[in-house]
This record gives sequence, C-alpha cells and structure tokens, in this order.
Amino acid sequence: MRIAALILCLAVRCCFAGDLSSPEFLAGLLPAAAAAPAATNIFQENFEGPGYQQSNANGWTDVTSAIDEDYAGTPKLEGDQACRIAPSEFVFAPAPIAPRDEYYFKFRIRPNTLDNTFQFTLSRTGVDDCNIKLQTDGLWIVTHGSIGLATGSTVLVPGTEYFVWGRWVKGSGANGIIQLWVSTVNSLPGAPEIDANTGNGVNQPNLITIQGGNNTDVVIDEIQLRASPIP
Ligand SMILES: [Ca+2]
Ligand SMILES: [Ca+2]
Ligand SMILES: [Ca+2]
Repeated sequence: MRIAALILCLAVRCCFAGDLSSPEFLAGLLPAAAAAPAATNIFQENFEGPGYQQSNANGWTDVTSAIDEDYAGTPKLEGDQACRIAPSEFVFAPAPIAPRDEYYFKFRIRPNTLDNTFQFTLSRTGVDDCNIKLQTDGLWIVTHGSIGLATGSTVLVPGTEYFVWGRWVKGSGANGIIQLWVSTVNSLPGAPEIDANTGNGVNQPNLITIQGGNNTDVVIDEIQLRASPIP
C-alpha cells in the first residue's frame, strides 16, 4: 500500500514536472478572473447630428435658438458639432438626470469671450445643489447648495479649449463635497484645483442645466455624467 502511494506521488510530480506552487500551475486550477465591467456614462451629450443627441423625455428643453446645438465652427472640440451659447439674452437648457448622491462630470469648453458668465448646474426642482460658474475674470467659482465655496486657479483665456472634471457629493448639513479639475489637455490632473467639503446641498439632483447670461459666448461639447471617476 505504501509503495502504491509512493508511485502515485512520483507520477503526479512527473506530470507537472515543475513547481506545483508556480503561478502557471495555480492559474490552471482557478476559475478565470472576471473582467471588470467598463464604466459607462449615465448621461452624455456630444451634440452630433441634427439637434441634441439626447432628445425629448430624456433630453434637453431647447429654451431658445440662442443655444446652437448644431454649431460646426472651427476649431472643433469633439466630433463635427458642439453647442454654442451665443451672445444673447439669458438662456438655458435643462435635461433630466437620474437622482444620485454622487456624480462625476466632465465637459469640454472654449470661451469665445468672457463678457458674461457661463454656468453648469445639477439641481433639484429649482434648487442649485451643484453649480460651477465661469466668471468674467476667467476663473471658475463653485457653489454647493447655497454656499459659494471656492474659486479655481486656472484662468481661462478666450479662444482656448479646456477640459473640466468635477465631483459632487450630496451633504447632510454643511459637509457636501465639490471638487474641480481644469486642464488644456485631455488628461485628468492629479490634484483638484478646488477641493471643498463644507457644502450644504442636501438634495439628489434631477436636472442638468447649461446656461449663459447676456453676451455669454462659449462653445461646449462632450458633456459626461458618471457614477465613477471619468478619465
Ligand atoms: Ca461634438
Ligand atoms: Ca437651439
Ligand atoms: Ca447637433
């Protein structure tokens, strides 16, 4: 009996002719690791084709033709069309979004002038829980709920394209988070230039809005909203 067991043991060693603890051997015994699912946008607007890409019940309310969602001027941002909020009166376009406690967002923007402000907002029935505003001095200022929290450090220059990333987390008092990254290249900077955590926005937003005041002139494109970081 002991001889039979010894023969079996030698046979096993011969079959594997190597280290039984090797990664190659162990990999064969383990089920294949499942690939991580790709992160997807929960809202995206690239403005390609006639009108908005997100339309009707799931899309923008085109408040006025002063928002040109078929803008094809050059230099282009993403694809063939972008959205130009042209010099005009106050204009805005809201679109429904799924309510969440936390959002990551990203968009591309080129101010043509800085004669008035441009705003990107996540809101709940008229209450701006997340507002980032491009001021006439070229700096972003962020508001979480009713608290204007911080001003960025990158001065946007007319005629230059910028990539803007943000993260917003709902608060329960004065502990809401808002972060902002800005770059002239499509590569997320390591540290946010705004990193605030005392906001009082306590609602789950259900609208995304882009808007401009009198004489705002900006081009915006590739608006993304995600539940996880956007590269
Ligand atoms: Ca586009
Ligand atoms: Ca329009
Ligand atoms: Ca379009």
